[in-house]
Amino acid sequence: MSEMWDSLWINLRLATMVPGAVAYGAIENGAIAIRDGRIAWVGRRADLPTGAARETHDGGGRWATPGLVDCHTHLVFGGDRAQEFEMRLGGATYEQIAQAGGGIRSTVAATRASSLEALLASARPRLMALAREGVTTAEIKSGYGLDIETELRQLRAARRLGAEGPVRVATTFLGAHALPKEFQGRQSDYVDLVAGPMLDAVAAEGLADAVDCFAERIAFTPDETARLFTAARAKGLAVKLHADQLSDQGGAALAARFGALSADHLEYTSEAGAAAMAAAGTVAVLLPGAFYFLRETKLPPVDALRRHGVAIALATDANPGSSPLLSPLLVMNMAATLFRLTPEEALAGLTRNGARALGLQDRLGTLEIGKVADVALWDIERPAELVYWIARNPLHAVLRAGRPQEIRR
Ligand code: DI6
Ligand code: FE
Repeated sequence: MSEMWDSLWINLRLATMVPGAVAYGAIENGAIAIRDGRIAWVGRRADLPTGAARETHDGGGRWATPGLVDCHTHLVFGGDRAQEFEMRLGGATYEQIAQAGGGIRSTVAATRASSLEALLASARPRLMALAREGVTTAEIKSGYGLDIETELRQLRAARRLGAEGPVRVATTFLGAHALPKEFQGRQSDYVDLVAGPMLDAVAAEGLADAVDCFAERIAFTPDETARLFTAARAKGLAVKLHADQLSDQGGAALAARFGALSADHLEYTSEAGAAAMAAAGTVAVLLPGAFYFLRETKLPPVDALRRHGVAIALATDANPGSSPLLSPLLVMNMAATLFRLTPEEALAGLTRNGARALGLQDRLGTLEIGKVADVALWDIERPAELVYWIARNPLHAVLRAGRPQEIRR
């Protein structure tokens, strides 16, 4: 029987990122056939079944990877924190600035003062910066509103950005990011608001694909995190956690206990935390941009994560305070140089495991039959170049659901 495809790409070198004996799941002289936005066939050109395509494209021998998945960003916010950066360079620490009412709270003030249109206008170029380096899916968190109205506005902005293309967007509700100043001294009341009416409003509008919390001594306690996660799970929402970034709060094990999609940061996570994540299938999301920008010295337990078989994802953590970073390619380079990930682990972190950290592994993250045809084409000779170059962007083109995307500057 002969197949009918919407489009066919030939003359590609494929880094399918399907785990197995071959590095990067690589296939030379490859082809991808696309139908209804999905990969209808992928493999060696020589094995292509008989078929016809409405359009045939020559990939020119370029490497094709899955579209990159940036599974942890805070892209929608008002203002910036360049001034705080200067304070930190003058000797103040991130935690000191936060305790003095700056940090996340200063971005909250700027975000509350921003209209939906203003949030869209500032976030759009940031998302395009990711797209220009091959990102086809990004997660965007709220967490700079910390009141119902502004949290909803941030999430609506994130949903809108995803509808505009070229990047699909997964949204995460992060109402438990910091204590807003009007709740000073009443942290428990704020957690009641977040886990109650705020979560209800977010869920009623279908604005969140997951719920996140910043578990840290400058943010929320393990008990408060558990209260929020219990409420989220009761609504059928997935959870993920900012865990063990600045101190060991037992965050990784807590995330695992709630079956979290991911636990993120993890610099201070213990061996036991890694084991608990492995047992629960919770993905470790490493964020070398925040490690770098805060000049951290405590490395995440990469060897323990490997030994226990925890899937490792990477993300930009793009945010104004701890990681003003809009380059997934630089994230991979940092993960290799700072955290000693192999180039293949780094690329898996922004493809297969990034998708898993969002619960989207059945649709995204590898080049396999049945998956959504999100593909990045690169002018490189070998996949390791994506990790090796610093500030060189070899992206040639991206497909979202099989369609070439125009990426505005
Ligand atoms: N950890 C981080 O690194 C970001 N959020 C979080 O919970 C920082 C957010 C910010 O400083 O604005
Ligand atoms: Fe973050």
